[in-house]
Amino acid sequence: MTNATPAPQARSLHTDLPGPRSRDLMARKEAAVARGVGTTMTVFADHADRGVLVDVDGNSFVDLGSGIAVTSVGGAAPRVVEAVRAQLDRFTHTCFMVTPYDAYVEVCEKLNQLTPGSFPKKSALFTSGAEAVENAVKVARHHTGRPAVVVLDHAYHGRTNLTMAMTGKVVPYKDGFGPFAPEVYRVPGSYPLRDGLSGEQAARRTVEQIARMVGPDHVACVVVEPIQGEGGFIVPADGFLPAVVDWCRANGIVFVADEVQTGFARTGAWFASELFGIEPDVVATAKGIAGGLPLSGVTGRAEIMDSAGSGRLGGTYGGNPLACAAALAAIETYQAEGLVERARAIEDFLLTRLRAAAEHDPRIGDVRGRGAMIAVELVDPATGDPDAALTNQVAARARSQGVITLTCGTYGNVLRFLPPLTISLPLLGEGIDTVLASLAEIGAAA
Ligand code: PLZ
Repeated sequence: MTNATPAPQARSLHTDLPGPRSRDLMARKEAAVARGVGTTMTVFADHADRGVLVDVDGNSFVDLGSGIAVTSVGGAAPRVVEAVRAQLDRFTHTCFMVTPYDAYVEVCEKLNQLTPGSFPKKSALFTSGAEAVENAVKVARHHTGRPAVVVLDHAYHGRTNLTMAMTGKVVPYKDGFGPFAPEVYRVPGSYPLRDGLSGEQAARRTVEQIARMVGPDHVACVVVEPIQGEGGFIVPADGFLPAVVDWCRANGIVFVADEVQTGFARTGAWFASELFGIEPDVVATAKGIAGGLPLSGVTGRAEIMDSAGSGRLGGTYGGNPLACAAALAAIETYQAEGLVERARAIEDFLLTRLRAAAEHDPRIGDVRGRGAMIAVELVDPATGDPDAALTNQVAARARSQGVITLTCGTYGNVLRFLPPLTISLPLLGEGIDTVLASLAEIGAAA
């Protein structure tokens, strides 16, 4: 199997950044695209393959972002490309709700098998992560007959009206876009670096707040990212998630895992829930599911998923046949290329380098994450306060040297690393060393 455009797996810059073609395109973008749609990079993409993305001026970047944890199998994974091509020759769309097709059913079968929990499961397919979360809430409400949705501090669940309500951070996600959907309640979760609580203590605080402020009988679902993504790659303390799941179960509340960012091998397991020993009642998936094609899924206990009768769930494009073909090929790629294990190798590699750097740089306040979802939190060494300005400077410098580097965090002070799982370790090393050198240089300049 070969790639249409296999790219040399190396970083190489031939022009100033952005180069002339990207500059022209950016001028057109500014004239034609709504300002609210920002871009992290100032260069335009030409092609991508495994660990690199090549821009329209021929500059080759190390990809430490995977288009926000999407192209885990690579930006043009051969199996995905071939499967989509083959499907294109058959049909592009029928609408599954009008004339069904096999690939949709097969993706649901795979989701039912791969997601945690040995109980009978069913799935439904949608297009974006936000839509998956919305539909998880729909089935939880329908099944329980209760209205309230509980989410955590630092949560990110999307940009639709309901998922904006569920997302914690106002700027930029919710700024000026309200009013938001009612019956969404926010409670503290577990953020070991900043709350200093054990998993058990944090869980007690979480469930007590739900019990006091909302009332368990009122709650349809608690929706949790097992490792919080946009909020800062926050890994909850051991024991937090199992205690919350147990409490939900005891109170007839549906526990929904938003695995949109953590799913599909990203964290060194098929789903991050496995790392914490939990079996969610419902799992929302997207991003890594289909090698870059827009697809999302909701998978859960059969009795919850079947609560709503025929016609209650759907959408014109949900489970588009090209996206389903891509998903089946992506799942085959994860399995054939051992990408769950690769994510663990990436974890070891990144944690070793980042911890070594943290030992002699007190501005690295925390190194955390699982699999190929790893982050450092940058702080003022004197106070421990988040240092967003430094974080942005480091990311900008690394980008200017040919490394796609993303930030995140409620306080904007987290550098996050989400490489494709198919990146080579030498190239990953070059990328991470460039980021660390950028941090060191900024210190030297100060
Ligand atoms: N749930 C946990 O991470 C998307 C957001 C990018 P959509 N994260 C990237 C941005 O700034 O818009 C995400 C997520 C979790 C839900 C979503 C939403 O997924 O496919 O972007 O709708």
